[in-house]
Amino acid sequence: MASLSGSRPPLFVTLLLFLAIALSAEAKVRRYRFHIAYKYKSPDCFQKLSITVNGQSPGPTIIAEQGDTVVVEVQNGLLTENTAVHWHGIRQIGTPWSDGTEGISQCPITPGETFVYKFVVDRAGTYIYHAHYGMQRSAGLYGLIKVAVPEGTVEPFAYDYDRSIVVNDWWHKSTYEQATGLSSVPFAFVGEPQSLLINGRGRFNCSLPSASGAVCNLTNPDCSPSVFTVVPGKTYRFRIACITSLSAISFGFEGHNMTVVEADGYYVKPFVVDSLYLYSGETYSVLVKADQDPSRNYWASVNVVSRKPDTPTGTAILNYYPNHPSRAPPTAPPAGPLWNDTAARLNQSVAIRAHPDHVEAPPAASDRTIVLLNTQNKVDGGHVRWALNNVSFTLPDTPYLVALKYKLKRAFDARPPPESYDYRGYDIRSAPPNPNATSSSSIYRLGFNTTVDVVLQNANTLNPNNSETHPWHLHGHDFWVLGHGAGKFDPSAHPAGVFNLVDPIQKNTVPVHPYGWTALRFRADNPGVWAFHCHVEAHYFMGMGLVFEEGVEKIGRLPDAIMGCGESKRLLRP
Ligand SMILES: *[C@@H]1O[C@H](CO)[C@@H](O)[C@H](O)[C@H]1NC(C)=O
Ligand SMILES: *[C@@H]1O[C@H](CO)[C@@H](O)[C@H](O)[C@H]1NC(C)=O
Ligand SMILES: *[C@@H]1O[C@H](CO)[C@@H](O)[C@H](O)[C@H]1NC(C)=O
Ligand SMILES: *[C@@H]1O[C@H](CO)[C@@H](O)[C@H](O)[C@H]1NC(C)=O
Ligand SMILES: *[C@@H]1O[C@H](CO)[C@@H](O)[C@H](O)[C@H]1NC(C)=O
Ligand SMILES: *[C@@H]1O[C@H](CO)[C@@H](O)[C@H](O)[C@H]1NC(C)=O
Ligand SMILES: *[C@@H]1O[C@H](CO)[C@@H](O)[C@H](O)[C@H]1NC(C)=O
Ligand SMILES: *[C@@H]1O[C@H](CO)[C@@H](O)[C@H](O)[C@H]1NC(C)=O
Ligand SMILES: *[C@@H]1O[C@H](CO)[C@@H](O)[C@H](O)[C@H]1NC(C)=O
Ligand SMILES: [Cu+2]
Repeated sequence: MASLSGSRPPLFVTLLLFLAIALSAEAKVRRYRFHIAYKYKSPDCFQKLSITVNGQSPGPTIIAEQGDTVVVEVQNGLLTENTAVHWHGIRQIGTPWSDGTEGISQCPITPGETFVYKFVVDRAGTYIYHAHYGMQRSAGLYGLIKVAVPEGTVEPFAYDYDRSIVVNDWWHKSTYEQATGLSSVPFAFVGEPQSLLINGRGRFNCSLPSASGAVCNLTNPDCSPSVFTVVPGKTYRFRIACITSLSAISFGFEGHNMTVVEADGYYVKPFVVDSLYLYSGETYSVLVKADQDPSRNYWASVNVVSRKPDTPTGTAILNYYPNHPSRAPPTAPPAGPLWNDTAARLNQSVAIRAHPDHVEAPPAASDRTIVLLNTQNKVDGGHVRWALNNVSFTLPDTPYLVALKYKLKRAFDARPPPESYDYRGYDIRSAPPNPNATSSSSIYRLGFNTTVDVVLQNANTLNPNNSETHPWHLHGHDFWVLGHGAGKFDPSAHPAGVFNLVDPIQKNTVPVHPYGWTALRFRADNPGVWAFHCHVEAHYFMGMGLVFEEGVEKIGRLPDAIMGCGESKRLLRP
């Protein structure tokens, strides 16, 4: 604008400028075609069948601007497996059938079939897409969605370049083998991941006995490390997404601090860390200044936290231009913070607040509070399952959206699930056998546009002295994070004494820490049927989830493409 302010430009130049601005401000349609297929890949040098999008894992990044419509044609080329793809963090306002949650918003996409997802990306920010069928996310079906602010919008921070990082954990055993173990009596757990991948790249030690007989080749270009090249003196925005199946992680750039500025699409009151904790399903943006000794390269490193690690540090190279990109740093990769420092992780959760200039205050009170005890139980002859208030979630054959809209009565258990449990009497530190826990497909029906509080109370698992971290993800909404605490939630003291109603961050995924509690609030104002579940792939698979319904009567005709399974078969014209 400065160049135009001195002398007046000719009229046609002004008109052209107006036209250009008008065109760029208009929402665009971004079209993608995803061919989903198994391919042999060696992301950590060890060859394995992976689920790919257009031959890649992670799949291509979806790039759009706030307000755009994204259309993704997903073609299932898996030959012998169904699929469905979820757009994580996109609220699907007005398009609840595009949420991609198999059994909830749609029937699975069968082999050979193409399903078209169409939705508006209504908020700028960093988001994810991933499979929402079986354990396919763990097999490699994931990628990023980057939504830019509208042209001319100033963000509350400045940077020179924008880079993306997606972190995943990786096993050498197939997801079939993993799922079978989780469903067996006795229970068989695959164990800690073999590798941590940064942008789909890691490094397994091919000399280990477990690699013998496998194709494991350290010079395979698939597993050359990810490189982030930086120019000394410049500031970088790194968008970091955690899409792990199991692990909570710490992420850092050796010798550099990071200023946290965005979380799940919301601006954060900036805070500085040398290592950032991330939980599956979360995204952050951090600013990093390339202000260290430029004569060498540095590590980007990822470590497992919260579970006793048995996975080597995942690494990438922070390459100071003009050093050679693959020149290894002269140091050992940072080991990260102590894995079992729960207090430090709780501290970070509490530190995340809305940016002062972007506070959207939550409703002052809620209409309903649902308290969810997170435990493990044994169900149906000794199957280990996760449970909420003693109920383990099972997906029905008919998607809830179709069942509720067309009143298909037999499609799921219509009795309401428990709203609470005896939290005064319950000992969260004991390992109860809970032999008679139940499984159910029952759901929580919410009054449209009411305000709902959910309190997640963590507890001991079936193993003595063990409580795990659970990253809880809500579909169809962002929620306000009202508070976190260690130990038991106290309904008579914490809402008045601890809840932050002043500047809580809004998110779509939040952890509940071991033996701790987390409280969140949302407005049930998005007509649809929405999953709320632990984002640990195996935990959701083992029943750690539930479904909310709101305003389903306000939804218009559902697309035929989401039907065809279970009770919904008979709705399709022959
Ligand atoms: C890889 O494993 C072999 C066999 O256990 C061991 O001797 C070697 O030190 C390991 N290499 C690295 C880089 O850890
Ligand atoms: C390992 O991969 C490299 C690069 O693709 C290739 O040249 C080499 O032959 C492979 N080694 C083995 C043992 O397969
Ligand atoms: C990182 O931040 C800490 C405290 O905020 C400071 O002491 C330290 O010098 C910073 N390190 C770098 C490399 O800027
Ligand atoms: C954390 O784990 C280490 C072993 O990895 C152990 O020595 C230490 O006592 C543990 N700390 C706490 C607070 O549990
Ligand atoms: C928690 O954060 C505060 C500052 O916000 C710091 O003083 C304290 O040492 C932190 N505690 C842990 C356990 O990290
Ligand atoms: C769960 O069910 C078991 C077995 O009926 C019972 O002993 C336990 O108290 C229940 N737990 C809760 C939190 O309701
Ligand atoms: C569990 O159920 C069995 C049979 O239904 C019953 O005999 C037993 O008392 C129950 N146990 C608990 C702890 O409720
Ligand atoms: C929901 O309620 C809020 C506050 O009462 C109101 O401002 C808003 O318009 C309502 N939204 C809908 C969709 O009814
Ligand atoms: C559990 O932890 C308590 C103290 O926190 C300890 O006294 C007890 O021995 C532990 N039990 C087991 C089975 O590790
Ligand atoms: Cu979990």
